[in-house]
Order: sequence, then structure tokens, then C-alpha cells
Amino acid sequence: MAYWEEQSECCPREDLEQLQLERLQSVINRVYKNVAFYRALFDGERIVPEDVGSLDAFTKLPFTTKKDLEKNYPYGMFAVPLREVVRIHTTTDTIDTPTVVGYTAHDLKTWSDLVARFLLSGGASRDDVIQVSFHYGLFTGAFGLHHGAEKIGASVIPASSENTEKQIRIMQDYRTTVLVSTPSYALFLADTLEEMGIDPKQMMLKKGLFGGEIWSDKTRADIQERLYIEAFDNYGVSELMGPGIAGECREKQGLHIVEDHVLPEIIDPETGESLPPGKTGELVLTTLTREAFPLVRYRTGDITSLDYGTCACGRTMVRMKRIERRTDDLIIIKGINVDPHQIEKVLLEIEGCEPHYQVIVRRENNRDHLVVNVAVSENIFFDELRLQESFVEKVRTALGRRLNVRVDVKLMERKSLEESLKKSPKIVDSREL
Ligand code: DLL
Repeated sequence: MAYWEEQSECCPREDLEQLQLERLQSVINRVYKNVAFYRALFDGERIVPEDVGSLDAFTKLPFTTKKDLEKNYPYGMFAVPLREVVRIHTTTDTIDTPTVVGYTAHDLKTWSDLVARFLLSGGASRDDVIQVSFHYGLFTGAFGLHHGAEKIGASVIPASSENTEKQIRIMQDYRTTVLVSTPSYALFLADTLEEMGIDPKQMMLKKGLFGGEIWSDKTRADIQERLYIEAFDNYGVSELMGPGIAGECREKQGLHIVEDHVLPEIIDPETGESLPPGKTGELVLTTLTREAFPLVRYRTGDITSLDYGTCACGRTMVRMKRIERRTDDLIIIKGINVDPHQIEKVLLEIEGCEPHYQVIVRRENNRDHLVVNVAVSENIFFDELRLQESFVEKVRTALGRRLNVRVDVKLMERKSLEESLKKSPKIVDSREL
């Protein structure tokens, strides 16, 4: 059984809880001292760091939300001076102000160690050739996986977002053994292999480490069957670090959360009450070791439950059930987080559009498509096909720019759209996730 940091990963729970408490107290002290937002938040609730004397007392602290991060754009949540920040990423979400996430040199070292943990727990090793098919850029996915894979000594191919034929050529010629991507991309790859008449059995691919979006057991079975690989789930949130927060071991009975670096809780998303182990609710995470960008009780919006039972792999870290849904309308397309409320803002800026719309998300040929049905004013309707086409193009481009994903646009008369909204919700996600 290969562990990256055996002592930590298999730490007895009593010792782990003691460590968590010590780290927690240090985080609370640090954010109170260095982050104006937290000082004001705690002062407002008449809390001083000394009040957090137990893990129980900690659950009385207020939450941090996405809105708080938005208000403190870009550097307001940093707990160190900018000169100590050696890397900056942002979240992929499409709100006006993404969250800017900073890392000190020590944060980067921790990040790669935590990614190394789940790479090894999924059976990857220094003998592997790991192809990272996430886009290298502000998104945390590619760099996070890349440095973790280098850390375990694997040969890493930063294939990024090269087109799929090229990815396949790389896979064949460079003898890739592990694919790192979103699960939906793995399925698309399987389709493309089929179209190209290439039998995946003839390739060296053995494993896939997939994350960045919600996926089901059925999708896992499809990927495994079609690519002849073993598929593992890994979870991360950019605000918290990126990938490396949780990953599956060979048992695949949930994802081990790196509890010595991140403290998980489950709350009732409606009331904010803490829920006991085993109950399903919203995952709330607190960073225990982040230097540049510590977060206290951050609401992830992800619905899951926690299992503190023992795992046959020997790791004592709690297991999180695979994410089943979110508490909000966030739509994740190819790993990019799309906030549908942005659509209305874009439409309001375009003359002739009304701020009424319906979003349809569907998966065709293992590719996710976002279609926006847009209501247009009657005077814009449309005897001239050419004018109509250029209007659609204008809306499509404006939406695509704001949302960072390709969008198809269908124009509708207001009445027809209203009829449609009577029959189905504003956001229809027909993907079987
Ligand atoms: O998606 C980080 C990541 C990159 C994780 C690559 C794994 C691999 P964000 O773009 O901030 O960060 O999106 C975070 O994506 O709150 C979940 O809703 C969703 N998500 C991420 N991983 C999983 C997963 C990256 N394995 C948001 N299963 C999270 C289900 C996931 N949902």
C-alpha cells in the first residue's frame, strides 16, 4: 500500500483532532490579526480568538461566503503581504469578480504534497506517464495536478487544451498511462477514439484521475468500460486551494478529505445548523494551514455526507461521499463554473433583448451544450434572416465572453418563452450527472 505521507494520512483520530484544534486556533488568530474582513466579522459577533477553545466552540463562528470573497476582490482576503505571494490563480466562475487566490511558497509545497497523496492513493506512481488534459491558465486544475504528479516522480505531459486528435496522438506516441481531466472529457475522448477507429486496448492507458465537475457511478462505469481503465474521483475547490482537497483510494468508498489541512463540516444549507456525521448537507471547509489565503467556515455549496468509519486502505482521514448536487444554480461545464444569473446582466446590456431567458444544458455525444433561449422585443422580429443571424451572433458572442463557455442562442417571442417557463424551470439541466 503506497502512501505519500503515511504518518499524516493514517494518523489516529485522537491525535488528528488535537492537531486540528491547534492549527485552527493558529488560523483564527492569524486571520483576526491580518485580514480586516475577519476582524470586523468576529468583532461584530463579539468573538475573540481565545473563545475558540474547542472544535465545538468553533462551530459557533460565522460562515464565509462567496459574496464575502466578491466584496474583498482582489486582495482583501490575503493574510500576507503581496511580496510573500508567489502564485496567483482565480476561480473559474463567471461572476463579474472572480476570486483571486494567492499562494506563498509554503502553500505551493503543501498543495503539491496533497495532490501527491491522492495520486498515490489512486495507484499512480513514479513509473507512470501522466497526461494532464486540463487547460493551463488561471484555473487551478492543471497546475495543481501537474506539480503533484511531478512530486511523485511521474513523467508529466502538460497536454493542456490541445485538440483531441492531438491528445490521442500524444497518448499513443508518448505511452501515457494515466489521464488527468474532467470525466466528461474522458467520455468525449472515448467517442473520438471510436470515430478514429482506434482501439483503446492498444494504448497504454491504465488509469484516469477525474474531477472538477459532478459525475455519477454510471459515468464512471462508462469511462472504465470504454477506455479500459480504472477511474478515480478527486475533488477540489479553487478558493480552498484547487484539486487536492479530497480523493479516492483503491477502495472507492468515498473520497478521503485531507483533514490535517482542511477541516470539514456538514451543515443544513437552509438553517446553517451543524449536522451530525452521516447526515447529508452542505460541505463547509476551513483551511488549517493556508498562509496566503486562509478561509474560515467557507460554504462550498456542494451537497454530500461524511463517513468517519475505518477504511480498508488504512487511511484515517474522513471520507466524503461523491458530490451529488449543489445548493445553488451553478452549472459546471467542462470544469468551468457558470453562474446563470450573469445571463440576465448580459441581456440587459443588449438593445432588443429582454432580461427573460431559459437555460437548457444537455449532453450530446458526451459534450456539454449550453443553450440560452432569449426573449426579444417584438419590434425586432425579424423579417430578415440576415439581420436575425447577426443578432443571434451578437448575443452569442456577448454571452460567451461573459460566461467563458460556448453558448448557443435561440431567440423567442416573449409569449412563447413565458409558455415554456410555465412548463419547465428556468434552468433545465438534462445531463445525467
Ligand atoms: O474544479 C478544482 C478541481 C480541478 C478539482 C481539477 C478537481 C480537479 P473550481 O473550478 O473552483 O475548482 O470548482 C469547484 O467544482 O465546488 C464542485 O461543485 C465542483 N467539483 C470539483 N471537483 C468535483 C468532483 C475545481 N470530483 C467546484 N465531483 C466544487 C463533483 C466537483 N464536483
